[in-house]
Amino acid sequence: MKLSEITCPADLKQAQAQDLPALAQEIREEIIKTVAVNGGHLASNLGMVELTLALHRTLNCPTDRLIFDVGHQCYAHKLLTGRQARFSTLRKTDGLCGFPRREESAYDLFDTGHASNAISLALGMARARDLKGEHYQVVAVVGDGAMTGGMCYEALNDAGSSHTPLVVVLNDNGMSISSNTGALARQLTRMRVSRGWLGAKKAVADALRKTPVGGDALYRGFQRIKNHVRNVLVRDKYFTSLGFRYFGPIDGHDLTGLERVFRQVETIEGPVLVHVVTKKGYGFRDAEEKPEKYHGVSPFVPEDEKTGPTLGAAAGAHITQLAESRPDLCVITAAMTGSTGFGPFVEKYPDRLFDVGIAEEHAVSLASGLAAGGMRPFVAIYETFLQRGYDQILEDICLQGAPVTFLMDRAGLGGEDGATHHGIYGVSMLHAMPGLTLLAPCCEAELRAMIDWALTQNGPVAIRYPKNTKVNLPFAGFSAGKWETLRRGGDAALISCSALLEECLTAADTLEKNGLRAAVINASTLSPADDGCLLRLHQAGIPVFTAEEHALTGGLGSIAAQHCARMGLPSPRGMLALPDAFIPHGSRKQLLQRYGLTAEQIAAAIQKVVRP
Ligand SMILES: Cc1ncc(C[n+]2csc(CCOP(=O)(O)OP(=O)(O)O)c2C)c(N)n1
Repeated sequence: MKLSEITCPADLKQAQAQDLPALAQEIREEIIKTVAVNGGHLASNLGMVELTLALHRTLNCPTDRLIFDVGHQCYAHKLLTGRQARFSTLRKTDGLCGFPRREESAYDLFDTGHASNAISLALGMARARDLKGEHYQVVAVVGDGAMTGGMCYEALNDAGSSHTPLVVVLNDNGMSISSNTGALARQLTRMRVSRGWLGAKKAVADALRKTPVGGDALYRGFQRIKNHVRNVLVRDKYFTSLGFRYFGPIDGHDLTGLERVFRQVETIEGPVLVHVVTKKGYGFRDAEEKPEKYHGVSPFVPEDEKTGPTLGAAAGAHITQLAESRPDLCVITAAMTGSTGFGPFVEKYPDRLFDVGIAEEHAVSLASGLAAGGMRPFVAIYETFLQRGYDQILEDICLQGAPVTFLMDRAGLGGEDGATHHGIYGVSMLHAMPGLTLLAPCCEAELRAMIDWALTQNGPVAIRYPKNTKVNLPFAGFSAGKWETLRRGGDAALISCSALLEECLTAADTLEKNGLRAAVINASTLSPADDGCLLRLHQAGIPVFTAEEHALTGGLGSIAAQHCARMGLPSPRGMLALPDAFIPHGSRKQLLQRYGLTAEQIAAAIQKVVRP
């Protein structure tokens, strides 16, 4: 059976077992071909092919409910649930999303992208099923990386004390984005290793059974020892002590074995954990050898759109340098040390970098403890994932006045990853927090200056920055609390920050061609805002506009309006921002265009108000 003959999982059930390896190969080729052009999560998806085939052959979706944690590993699922024809549009504007999306398919149950919530979602569905007297299976697929997230334990704790039938498939490839960290990773390794040990013992058992004299007795004795060892070593207490029936470890690339176990657990009246061992990048040698490199592959970028090194890399390099003379500096990351630019730091100072796994809440409170003990912690986390730590930032950092610096990477539109990955709520999240200074650099030099300044402060600072800024801005120097005028003009003042300043400066060029001189102001301190600047603009009679790559509510425009109101000044004449809606995936350029934030659109919006 060919992939093109499968329009839904029911078709897959008609396939003969001997056809499946070729089908798996075809799925892999389709994934590799598409990701090579569009970018995406390659290694995770290659490792999931057999597991997805086995799940869809044994489950009866969409009646049965299959939930992927994070959802970045759902490409085979998309190919098997009627989305082959559109697969080449993966991650493209208006194309298929790289994560499950309900609007795409009845087989996608939640719009996901943030880790460690699948067991909670699945338990909720299973409880709803039981309360309504319905009958279907609920299965959550969770990676070992995602299992480092505290939410998983809250859910396991809850599920394990109930008798709710529910299957958790632990997809254990020993990797998060990079090698998995923590005590759980060590425990899973022990369990995987013992599986290899038992496999080796099978050969011994077979040999014993064939011994001419007393072979059967020898075999039975050996079997008893083996079962004992299995109980001690393999039937580990880890998941069973939490109230789960444990099955595993199972070879995640052995389709027959997987199907057998999934059929076996179907009828179990209670929570079950199936521990499946897969190889990240399976079937593509380079990805198997370097799974970290192939976790997230960047989309093809035309030469003229290429950007330089990331701002995260600049932050990492700067802090690595500062750490030489500052033994009190330390860094906390949450499963993304490399992506946030702290690879060089951990190389040089392994004792001063704490990678806590996908545990952003813990990362924040850990920083507060480190600060209370006399260290100067930096917490490097993508803005979207720091949302997880809202309460901890408020209670454990701000309320304590802890001198912790947050490095909020990937602020702004997250591009191809979509709604779950845009960093567009960070200002509204942090502006409300008493005692926290919120900064937004427009270039590497300003980022470095902000890091230096943060180290002189005795309280919390958050620096939010995009992945890259493209051009060198006419940045003259950072002065905390002061908004810097990058370009002068008396007909309008355009206040913005970070990468969107590039569009604003080009917008000012366009306006100038049309006879309007617009000032461009870098609001590098978002909180507290520069009241003096707003007052001066008002006194000079210059109409104020704000432009930001952030949701309208709670962003720079809202802050400016609030400060104006407090001083009795009129609100800005225009507040250009992303709408208060979930923003889908797409290239940053196309999304800016869609939401009216390109240079031409900004210029047109200002011109319409100032000289209609
Ligand atoms: C809350 C949160 N933090 C960080 C991430 C970034 N992230 C995406 S996938 C991933 C690793 C997941 O590892 P695992 O669950 O083992 O899946 P694998 O890719 O190895 O199959 C991370 C850290 C995220 N999606 N959500």
